[in-house]
Amino acid sequence: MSNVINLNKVRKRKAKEAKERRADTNRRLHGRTKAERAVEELQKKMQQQRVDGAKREAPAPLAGDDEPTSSQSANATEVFDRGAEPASVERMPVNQLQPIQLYFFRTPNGLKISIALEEFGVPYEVHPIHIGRGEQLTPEFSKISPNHKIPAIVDPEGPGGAPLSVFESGAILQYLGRKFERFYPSDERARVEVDQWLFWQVGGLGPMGGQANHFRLYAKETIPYAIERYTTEVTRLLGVMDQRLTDRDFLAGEYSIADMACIAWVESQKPDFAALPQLGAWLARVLGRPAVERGLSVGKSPDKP
Ligand SMILES: N[C@@H](CCC(=O)N[C@@H](CS)C(=O)NCC(=O)O)C(=O)O
Repeated sequence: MSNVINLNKVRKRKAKEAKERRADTNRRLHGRTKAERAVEELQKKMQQQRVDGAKREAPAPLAGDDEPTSSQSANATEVFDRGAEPASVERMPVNQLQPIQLYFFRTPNGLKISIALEEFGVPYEVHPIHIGRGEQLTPEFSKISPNHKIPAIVDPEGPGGAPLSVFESGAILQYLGRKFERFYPSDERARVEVDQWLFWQVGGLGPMGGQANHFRLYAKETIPYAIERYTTEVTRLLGVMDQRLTDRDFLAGEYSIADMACIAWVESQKPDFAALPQLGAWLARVLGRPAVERGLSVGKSPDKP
C-alpha cells in the first residue's frame, strides 16, 4: 500500500515538475504561460462582451436555482420570441429520429441541457416554460417534472422505443450520456470521476451559486449575512474547481457532462480569473467549443444577442 502511495507521490511530483518546465518554456517564448494567455483571451472576450452589452439592451439574465418569481424573470419575457423551434445546425450522425423535447427556461440549469443536446448533436425542440409567470406550476407540467422545476426532457424514443420523461439536470445529463455513449465513459473508474464532479455541481456549485445570485442581485432586502455566507461558499467552490484543473484540462480528465453542467454556473458567478487562472483557462477552453456557443444562445431573443 505504502509503495502505491509513494509511487503516486513520485508521479505527482514529476507531473508538477514537467508542468513547471512547460510554464517556464512558455514564459520564455511568449512572455506568459498557456493558462495566463487563455485567461487574458477570456478577459478580452468578456471585456468586449461588456462593451457590446453596454451598446444594446442586456440579454436575458441567467437566473439561479429557486429564482422563479423575481422581477429579474420579468426581464426575460421576450427570450422566447423565437418560439419552440428545433436547433437547425450541422450535427454528427446520431441514432435519434424524433426530436427530444426540452422544457427550458434561460437559466444556468436550463442551459446545461441545451449545451448537452448541442454537444450530443441530437435533434431537439425547445418548449419554453416561463418560470417567472409560474408556467412550471401547472398540473400538465408536473407530469413531466413533479418537482415543478426546469429543465426536463421527454425522449420520444426512450428505452424499448417508448417515450421517457426525465427531470433533474444531473439525471438528464447521465441519461443522454448513457444513451448516446459520449461524454460519459462506460469504464467504471472513469465514470465515477465524472459522477463525482457532476454531483459536486448539482449539489454544491448550483445551489450555492443560485443562493449567492439571489441574495446579491434579486432579494427584496439586502441581507449582508446571506450575501457573505453564499459568496464565501461559492468562492471556495470555485477555488476547489481551479485546484482540480491544475493538472488536467477538464474536470474528469476528458471533456464530459460534468464540464457541461458547470459552464453557465461558472459564467454566472463572474469569478476573479486573475486569482483562479486554471478556472479561467478551462472556461476559455469550453467556450471555444461551437456546441457550447450554440447551447448558450438558446432562448436568446434574436434582436438581443
Ligand atoms: N436540482 C434541479 C434544480 C432545478 C432548478 O432549480 N430550476 C429552477 C430554474 S434554475 C426552476 O425551475 N425554478 C422554478 C421554481 O422554483 O419555481 C436541477 O438540477 O435540475
